[in-house]
Amino acid sequence: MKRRNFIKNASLTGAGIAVGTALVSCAENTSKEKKAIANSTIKATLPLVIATWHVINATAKAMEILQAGGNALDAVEQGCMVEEANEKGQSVGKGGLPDRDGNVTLDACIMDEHGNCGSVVYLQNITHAVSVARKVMEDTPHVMLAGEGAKQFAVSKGFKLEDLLTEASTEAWEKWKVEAKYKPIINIENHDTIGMLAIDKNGDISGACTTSGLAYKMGGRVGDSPIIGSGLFVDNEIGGAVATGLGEEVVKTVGSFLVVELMRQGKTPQEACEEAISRIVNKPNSDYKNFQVGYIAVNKKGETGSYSIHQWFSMTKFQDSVNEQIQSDYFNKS
Ligand code: SD4
Repeated sequence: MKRRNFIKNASLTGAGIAVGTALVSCAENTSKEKKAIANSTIKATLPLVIATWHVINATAKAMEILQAGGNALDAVEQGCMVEEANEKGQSVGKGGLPDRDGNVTLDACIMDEHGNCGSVVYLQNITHAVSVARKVMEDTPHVMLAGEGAKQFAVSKGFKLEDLLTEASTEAWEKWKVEAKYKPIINIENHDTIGMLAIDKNGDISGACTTSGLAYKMGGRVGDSPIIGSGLFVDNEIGGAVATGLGEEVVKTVGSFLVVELMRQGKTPQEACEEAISRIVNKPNSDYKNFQVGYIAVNKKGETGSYSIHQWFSMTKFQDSVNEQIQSDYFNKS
């Protein structure tokens, strides 16, 4: 996944043309805007799907499902599975970079339009963590399963055990071990968590998030990605949000829930993402120059937004038969 050599990189991989159209009133705009668009409507063409970073194959898969009349939940699960199976992506699923001891541990979650959710943390030896999270949601009375229990549950559901540490990841880990800094260094280039949000033809929203977490993290470390409200949140009345970047900072601000709540209060997805980033960077003594966080969001009208602390975060969006990568605006322009 190269993030620098594209901006609005249209792809022809998706099949079909969008068919559903949502007509939505603009009642919650500011009074000035209200006048200008009084009695008008926003037309959002459905279905649509957005995802963090440059993942046009994943959004294409999700759109294929949506165009065939599939629901948003199936779309986000199968979209995320594309990246989990992609061994070249070193921060999701198979081929993900390991912790400092050489163990690849996955975190994932999923949330549907009814507010149901499922999650797995510190899952080992199973490529499709997002699908295990869905099984937790659908087949257990719980929301979250961790570690060995999550693994045994997955095996009981027919998931295959495999070694997720590829040759390329082993090589990268060996290189890291030469200096082996105790604290994993976060920089703005090593986040590729895939978070995905979709609205299906019925206007229903679901979301999913999957990651191998921070490269060379401490054994046992879990980030924001499997935590409902931090890495992902969906409220079918309002919209959804997902996060990427330094999970500790997202957890501390309950980032995705915050974005959705800000949309509930009338902010656009773009404004809500910007406000959630400002909560992080404006903390006293914030060390934001040394880490990245990015959000993407969609509201019930089908409007979308994305924002990050640093440059080079992007959102992939598939709507109206255009599958494109959109470079995100960002806070740190200095
Ligand atoms: C985490 N948010 O575990 C994830 C990191 C990430 O690509 O975005 N990785 O903190």
